[in-house]
Amino acid sequence: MSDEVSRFGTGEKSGPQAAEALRREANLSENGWNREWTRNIELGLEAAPSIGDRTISTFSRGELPHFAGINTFLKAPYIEDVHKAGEYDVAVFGIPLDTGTTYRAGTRFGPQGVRRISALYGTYYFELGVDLREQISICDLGDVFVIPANIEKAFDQISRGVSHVFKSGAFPVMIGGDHSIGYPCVRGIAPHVNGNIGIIHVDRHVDTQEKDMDERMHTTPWFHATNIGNAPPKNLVQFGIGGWQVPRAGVKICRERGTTIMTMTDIMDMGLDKALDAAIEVASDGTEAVYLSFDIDSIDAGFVPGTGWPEPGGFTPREALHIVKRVAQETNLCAMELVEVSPPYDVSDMTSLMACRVIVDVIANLVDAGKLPRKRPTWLNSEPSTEPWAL
Ligand SMILES: [Mn+2]
Repeated sequence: MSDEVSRFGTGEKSGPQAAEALRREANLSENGWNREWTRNIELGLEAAPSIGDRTISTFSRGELPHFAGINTFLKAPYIEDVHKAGEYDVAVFGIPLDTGTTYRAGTRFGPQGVRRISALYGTYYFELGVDLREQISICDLGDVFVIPANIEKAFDQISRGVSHVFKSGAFPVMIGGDHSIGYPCVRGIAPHVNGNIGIIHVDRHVDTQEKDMDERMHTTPWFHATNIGNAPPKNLVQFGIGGWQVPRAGVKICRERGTTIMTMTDIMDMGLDKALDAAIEVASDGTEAVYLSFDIDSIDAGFVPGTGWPEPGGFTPREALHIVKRVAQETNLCAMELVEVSPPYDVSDMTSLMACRVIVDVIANLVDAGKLPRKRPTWLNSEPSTEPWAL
């Protein structure tokens, strides 16, 4: 062996996941990237002659530089014409409603906060060997026009928007907004599912009161969602609950309706995976589709200061990512919402970044599991007899 060759390692002592990730990367295409830089030059002019890398354009277009440009989610194309949502595998959109907030407001800036920090990321996820740019198509539809002075009118707008995207066949990702949007989101989806929907609700709070301060605030979505015929409470799992803001009015409803609750202590004592086994089983039992509602405040307040109602004692970021990994891999996930990011209370965008990670990890795990791109599901009904917002 020459001295020149012996300077290189063998990689044999890499961990098993790393070894697999290295192998997978070699099999990823570069077609998407080639399309992107060709387009960038077409639209943004060839670079100055002194630039050696001829994939660079004069005006920033697409992913690079990460600090430049106009931020959509992951710099995905902004699709102004929402009729085109169904042309994409994933449709991300914002629901900037914080009228349902009962303590700190500011989640109306959640979608913009998550979009801004999403610019940090490219489309490639090393551990899974997934490159979203190469394997699926994502668009950003912008935001639903919410009515900040009237929560019920805002709900009607949200259900109508969610219904439109859901029936298009794209996988909808909703960025809140406070947790009150959980109800109108499920109301927009339910008429389009032939069969029942299970809900995995990751949160510190139960959010099952009928009303809070006389309105359907962010403490109430699951009372109303589980009144929908095909979203029964027996398939609602509430994961990570605990602390000093689980109101007794909500607990009474959980008891009466028999929702499934895992406290943080239950999850610690059982072990995260055993608790997840049970959660996935309950949400999937007899249902056609599972909806993921991820409240960022389920993560310990020390990691996510920018939220409407922080609660110490929650998940670590690693645990949160493990939860969404298993939910994406093992359930028939039909849509997700990420709620309660309040950028005005955030520090260094860390809460928005965590939210962004939850979303991109769900998408990447769906790709890894072969669930995206998805074929049109047999249970998807695009022509419901009921207007979803009239439920
Ligand atoms: Mn919460």
